[in-house]
Amino acid sequence: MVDPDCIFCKIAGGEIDAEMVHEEEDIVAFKDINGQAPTHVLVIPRSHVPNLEAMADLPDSVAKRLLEVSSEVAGKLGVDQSGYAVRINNGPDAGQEVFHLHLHVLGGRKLGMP
Ligand code: IU
Repeated sequence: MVDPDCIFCKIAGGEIDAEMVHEEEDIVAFKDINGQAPTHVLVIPRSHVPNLEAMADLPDSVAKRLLEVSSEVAGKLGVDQSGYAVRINNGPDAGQEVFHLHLHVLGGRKLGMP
């Protein structure tokens, strides 16, 4: 499903430009526009899923693949050996700003817990 008002749906659909790192049938990964680390990529399903509570709307294979793609992106960008964090901000206290599920892949510097 695509939400015509969702900016990440528009990025996944090519309507809005982003610096793509990876593209496949159900998932895309692109550089965060406001990177918080030397490597900061967002991995998203193409299908519009607002948050973790709606994960049941994603096929299990896509849910699993989001994690695999995060690892592949880390390898592609050369942070797999030094280490990286995969983070989902879910809801207001976590500071979620974009309500299309996305995994932050952060690396290239020491990362602590918030
Ligand atoms: P959050 O997990 O919802 O808090 O993070 C949203 C992220 O999406 C945040 O890091 C933004 O910099 C990023 N982002 C982007 O990369 N491109 C955009 O067009 C928009 C937000 I809007």
